[in-house]
Amino acid sequence: MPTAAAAKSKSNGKPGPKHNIDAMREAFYERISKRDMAPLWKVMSSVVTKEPVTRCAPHVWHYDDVKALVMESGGLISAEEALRRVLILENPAMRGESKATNTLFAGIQMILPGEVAPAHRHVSSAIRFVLDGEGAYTAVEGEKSFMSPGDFVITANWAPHDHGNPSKKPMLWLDVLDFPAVNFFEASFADYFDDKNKMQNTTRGDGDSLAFYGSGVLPDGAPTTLNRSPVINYTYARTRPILDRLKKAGEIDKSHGARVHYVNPVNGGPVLPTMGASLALFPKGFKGEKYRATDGTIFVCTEGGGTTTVEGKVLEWGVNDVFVVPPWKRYSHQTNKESVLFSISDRPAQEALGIWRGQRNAS
Ligand code: 1HN
Repeated sequence: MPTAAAAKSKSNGKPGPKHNIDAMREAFYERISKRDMAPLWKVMSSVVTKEPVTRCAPHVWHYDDVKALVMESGGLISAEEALRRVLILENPAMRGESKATNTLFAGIQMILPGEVAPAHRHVSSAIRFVLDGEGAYTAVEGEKSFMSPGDFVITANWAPHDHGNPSKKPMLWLDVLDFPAVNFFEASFADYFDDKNKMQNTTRGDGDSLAFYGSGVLPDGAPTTLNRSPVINYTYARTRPILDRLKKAGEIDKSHGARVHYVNPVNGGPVLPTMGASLALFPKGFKGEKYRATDGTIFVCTEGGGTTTVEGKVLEWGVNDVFVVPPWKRYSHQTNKESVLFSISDRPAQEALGIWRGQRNAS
């Protein structure tokens, strides 16, 4: 339809400034496109959104299925050949991208009796959260840490690490890495050590770092300015009883239950600059208040069972199930027995950048 301006200009025979403006704009966009330019005004509201937009879908991976498939992979490839025998937990809305959330990788690793996973290091930080087995170890920065279910182990940026299983049982754990975030910055480096260095020399005893730095005392010369924790393994045996004490003290948050955050014990900061983790206990019959935050979160159930409702979608979970809550989606936890959830997200990275937001009673 001709515009009023166009009609007017037609009437006096001169093309006015608004004559056929749509066609003029399109022609202009085509010309600037040839110079690798584009008009911001066409995309502004979709690049600077009023609220977070996520591709991440809420999802649960049930351990029964996952364990059977991971065990099957043990017959197909050795830990040494694979370097890391890990099945990736791919967010169903982001298949093929090796992501559980937009910034975090999650996978289930298995190491069979007698196997080693050779030493390497990378810029990506990693955490392990032990699901199954007893007595396999991870060696990080010269400390060989033997692991049990519920143990939370960190491998900081550029820390050499290898794994081994001298026990008689397979060990399975959840790996979470920040490499999607590192790759967003296109800042990834890695070193794969040669055969001679498949396993690191150990320079410390098992549990030294937790005893040295996590006991309310510090040895002379302890590092005080690290941007990540000096502790390698936060054991379940130490952390779990604290939740009972919190519950007994009545410290039960209406959304998050009786919860502790894993911290760098020297300065109270997060364990890693890019990832933060928590452990929370929910009493039987807990009906959590809705909450949302900008950090997409990966949860693991270590005890009990329940459901998490994410914007109307109900995720049912039991022991060792892993589930994802996307950024800024309202969620609440419900339990049918006393339950414990481990969780990990990119909250420290967002806080360092000043972009994290959370909302209680989100309605
Ligand atoms: C890695 O180095 C480990 O060291 C586990 O155990 C999972 C996933 C992607 C890239 C590196 C490990 C990994 C990984």
